[in-house]
Amino acid sequence: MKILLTGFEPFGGSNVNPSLQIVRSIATSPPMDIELQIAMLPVDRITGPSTAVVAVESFRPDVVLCLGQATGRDALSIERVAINLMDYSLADNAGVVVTDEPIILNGPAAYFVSVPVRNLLSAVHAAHVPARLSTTAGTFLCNQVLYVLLHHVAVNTLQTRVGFIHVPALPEQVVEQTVPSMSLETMITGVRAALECLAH
Ligand code: PCA
Repeated sequence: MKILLTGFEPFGGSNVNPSLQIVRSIATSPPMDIELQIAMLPVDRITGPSTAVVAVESFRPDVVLCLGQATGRDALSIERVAINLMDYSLADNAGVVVTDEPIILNGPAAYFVSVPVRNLLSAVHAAHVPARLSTTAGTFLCNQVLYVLLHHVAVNTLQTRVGFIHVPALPEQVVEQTVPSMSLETMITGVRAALECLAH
């Protein structure tokens, strides 16, 4: 089973992004039976999605699982849907704010993810990690990358399945805020459980 696991570079003034730390950690000892490739995606409206598509085209994975940080979430959020809308509430790392624009002109309003979200949820829970299903990946880069990948797979009739998990902030990112957080170790345990679920 070939799995492409992606994380995003830091954004929004933070100098870390747990999604990237999880990806790098899991790459040092991937679960058995998984041929793992990882990629770091820029938080940039142009190169973020294109880096993901190029990685899919060059590796041709059975599954691509993308991770991103969602400050304010209190659990791993297994996303169910991507919508055809960019409406950034903060600037991307190129300093650009996109408002009320479609990701793909005349593209479908939304795509459902193509991984078994209930099975993933059960697998993460079985690893004793808080997780929920989510029906919004937001309207920033994470939703955009998920939409672009699902659209790419659809229009090219690829067999690749596409999923997305948002992760909470790290404790050290929110020390001065009343915002939920989760330790890196717990997030890694949850994402490993999700990968093992996808592989079987
Ligand atoms: N989270 C952002 C983009 C990069 C990331 O890690 C988001 O939720 O859109």
